[in-house]
Amino acid sequence: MTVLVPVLGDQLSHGLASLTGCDPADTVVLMMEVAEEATHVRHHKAKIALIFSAMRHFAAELQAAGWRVDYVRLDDPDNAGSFTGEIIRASERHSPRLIRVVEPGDWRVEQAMLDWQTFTGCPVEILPDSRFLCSRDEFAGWAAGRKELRMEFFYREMRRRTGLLMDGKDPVGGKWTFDAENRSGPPPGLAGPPLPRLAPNAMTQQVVELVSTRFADHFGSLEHFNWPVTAAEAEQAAEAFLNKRLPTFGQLQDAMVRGQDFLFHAVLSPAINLGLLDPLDLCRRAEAEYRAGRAPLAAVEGFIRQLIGWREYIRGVYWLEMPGLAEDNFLGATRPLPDFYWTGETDMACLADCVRSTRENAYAHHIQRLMVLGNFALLAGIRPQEVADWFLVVYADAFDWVELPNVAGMALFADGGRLASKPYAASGAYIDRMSNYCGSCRYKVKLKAGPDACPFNALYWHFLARNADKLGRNMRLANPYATWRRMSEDKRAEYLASAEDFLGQMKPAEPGWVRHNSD
Ligand code: FAD
Ligand code: DLZ
Ligand code: SF4
Repeated sequence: MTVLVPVLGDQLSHGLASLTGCDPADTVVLMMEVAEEATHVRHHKAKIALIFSAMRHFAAELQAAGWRVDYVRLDDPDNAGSFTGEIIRASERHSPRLIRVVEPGDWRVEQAMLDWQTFTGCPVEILPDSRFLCSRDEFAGWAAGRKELRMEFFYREMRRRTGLLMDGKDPVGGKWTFDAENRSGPPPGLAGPPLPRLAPNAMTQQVVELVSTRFADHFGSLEHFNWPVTAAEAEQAAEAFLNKRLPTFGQLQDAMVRGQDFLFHAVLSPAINLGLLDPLDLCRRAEAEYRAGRAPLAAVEGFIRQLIGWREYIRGVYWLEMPGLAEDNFLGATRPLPDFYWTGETDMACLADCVRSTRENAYAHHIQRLMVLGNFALLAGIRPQEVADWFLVVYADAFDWVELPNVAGMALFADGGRLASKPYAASGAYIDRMSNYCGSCRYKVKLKAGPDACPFNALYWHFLARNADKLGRNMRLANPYATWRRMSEDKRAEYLASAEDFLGQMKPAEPGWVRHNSD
């Protein structure tokens, strides 16, 4: 009797815990392309193409390595359409003595997995995902008894545990973080080195065709598809980052330039999240660049902090806070998502450019996500669940465990500050400092109110004023609240009216972008 090992679309690692220790002669690996995963929210076309192509390539690699793979394609006429349906069908085909699977990255999928034993009558072993440094239990242990979960302290523990950038017990350079050196705006004419061009092979082209027909009405373009679909391609992308972009990564990490979609970012999150790259290995190689004198400490520390700090911490928070996190709405935001998040049709040059990059590439970099797309949703009071749905649909790297805490916690303060000590709210001045967007915008960033003023400016004060009961005692917002109180009644009224005018003319998105209207 065999062991059935289901491998999900974001578990494409040869060292996966469920495969380790299994005898290929006694094992069937099950991989399933299912409609439910592509349409429970209607993912960006490029994201579906990436996942299906990477799954098909991984299945071929497993077969070449001697594994028996049962691969269910989306267009299989008997496809049951869901993980659970396919597990039931596979159990009937293989009569396994055990189903051995690695925990998923999505609370929704884990709930389904917990029923597999009942549906199949076969024992189900759910293993921890050893691709993360910090297990769910370890994170819960770290968080226990802490009133506030601050990434900075967690990060120090991960540095000590991995020995990354450590001189004995002390951090290299005498400081844990060099973030203060990483906040430059863009010099004129700034452009990043081009990403390596990964020509889609026949397998990817077949998938792209399937997706363009079957998911024709999903958001996003397939024209610019350039994501690594194998570990070898991901390695090419990683090499290009380590050699060409890492040295400048830190300093220009927060910069935004119109039409420059990648700048000095890694653009590795989809490959990392699918399991095609090992984040710890990337960190060790980044450290080696510093030790060899090829990249400055601030850049390397910044990169390592994102991976062993933010990424691990975000995942820990997700499992600690679910399922409540998905419903959190501390600020009581109820406005519907405006249509320009989907169409890109807005006079706000910053938002239009971020939506364009998102549509073309299924990618926008961190500051675009946090300080333009997230910041606007925060200031305008968009309902967190609609914002989270949007982020989950549109990005190639978006899986619930990483998208939701970033959106609900970091961008929207919907968790009431368990993740961030204050909301990341900013007026147009921040965007102007960190980008070249405002020069080409029809709105004037220096104007504070009125039809030609940058909408972020009046919305910023509207946000603070309407949330004063919830945020007014936050020490980190003491200065802006003091400024607000010092303003004349007339000025305050002018800001509030200007923001109301802008909010009043926003058109809500058509229903159907996230879920089929009939669902
Ligand atoms: P770089 O900026 O070059 O960073 C290097 C790596 O660090 C990334 O590849 C990623 O693996 C990791 N990383 C950096 N920041 C974070 C973070 N906050 N959380 C987790 N990992 C991080 N990241 C996702 O992987 N999936 C998401 O769905 C996602 N949604 C986000 C939503 C919002 C509102 C915000 C503010 C951030 C979100 N992020 C998400 C985090 C971050 O924006 C992306 O990881 C990053 O932009 C990916 O591009 P990159 O590989 O070029 O990253
Ligand atoms: C995102 C996604 C999509 C679109 N399709 C599939 C699929 O057909 N089969 C699969 O195994 N995984 C898919 N995924 C990724 C899953 O949604 C992901 O594994 C779970 O959400 C757990 O993180
Ligand atoms: Fe964005 Fe305001 Fe600048 Fe226009 S002026 S690009 S809306 S920040």
